[in-house]
Amino acid sequence: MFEVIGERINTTLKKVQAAVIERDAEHIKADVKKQEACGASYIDVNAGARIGHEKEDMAWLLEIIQEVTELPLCLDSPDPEVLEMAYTMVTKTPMVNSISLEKNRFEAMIPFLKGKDCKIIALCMDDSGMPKSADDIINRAKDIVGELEAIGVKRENIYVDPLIQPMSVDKDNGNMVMDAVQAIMTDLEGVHTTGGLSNISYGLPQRKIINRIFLAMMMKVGFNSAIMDPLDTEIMAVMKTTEMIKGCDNYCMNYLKAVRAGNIKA
Ligand code: THG
Repeated sequence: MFEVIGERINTTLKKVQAAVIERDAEHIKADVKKQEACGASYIDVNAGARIGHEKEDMAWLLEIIQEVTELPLCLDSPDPEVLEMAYTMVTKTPMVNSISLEKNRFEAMIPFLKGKDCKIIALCMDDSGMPKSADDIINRAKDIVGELEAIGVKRENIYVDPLIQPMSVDKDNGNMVMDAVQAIMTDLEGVHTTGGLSNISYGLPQRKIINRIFLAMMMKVGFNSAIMDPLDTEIMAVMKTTEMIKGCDNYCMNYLKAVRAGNIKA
């Protein structure tokens, strides 16, 4: 089953940041409930935008979010100290977003990860920067999965993020990431792949059409999770329809259910 990681609780978004500053719990809770109702499997929580306040903002968000949802949370922070605190607060096995191959960041995360029960997003990022070819992405995925397995992380708990880069920057960014996902899902059987879907359309107008078509194409090569906005009913319709066409929906049951609920309209 395709897993949607709801991206909306992120302090880079103006309304969320204002709600966090004012400690407006109702705004955050209502948003989380909507993401759940629209089909999110995880709620991403990112409190990184207010420099110097990340830890307290994250603690407040985790507290109030768990009052209204049973969904597992995706703890979106590069800071092991914030993640350590967050890990002690969650009631469900969380997803940790994220670890990368950047040496300092990787080494700082190892003590945190050892022996913990969590899923983990592994970024194909290293000290030389963003990947420049499909082979770059594939090699980094193999490295980071190997490193995680060496400390006891199970493959089924690893979500490789190939790092989706904008089409506005290079015409080959789509093919690069699709080729890489296809190879990763074959060569590293059992891992998941995920990533920030809307990165693909950054810098272009009418972004939603780009995100939708890209999602269907990525799912064809095995992408089985995405960090995205579950309140966008059109993209959720694309996701469910693509699952059905891929043969992942027995008797088209989920597709038909979504149509009957009024969530898929041609
Ligand atoms: N990989 C991983 N984690 C990530 C990302 C990734 N976490 C953060 C980010 N990328 C994914 N989260 C969001 C959250 C909100 C938005 C996009 C990505 C968003 N953006 C609007 C837009 O792009 O148009 C509006 C932004 C604004 O209001 O300024 O809503 O890649 N592992």
